[in-house]
Amino acid sequence: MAKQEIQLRISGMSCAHCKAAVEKALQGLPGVARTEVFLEEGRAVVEIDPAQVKVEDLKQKVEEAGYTVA
Ligand SMILES: [Cu+2]
Repeated sequence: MAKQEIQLRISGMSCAHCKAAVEKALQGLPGVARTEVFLEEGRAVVEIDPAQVKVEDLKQKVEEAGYTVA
């Protein structure tokens, strides 16, 4: 299974709760192997299985949680 590392720019995160909410949202998607969110940088690194999940799905999930993906 080939893994792919995705970088997302996320705006709207202002505290540790936001960071946790984004991590939880992404981690809940099938095909997401690992999620790391950098609050201060407004950035997330997500390791996915591209056969199961698309970048668009990640963006949609983050936006559903109330944040904006650049
Ligand atoms: Cu917050």
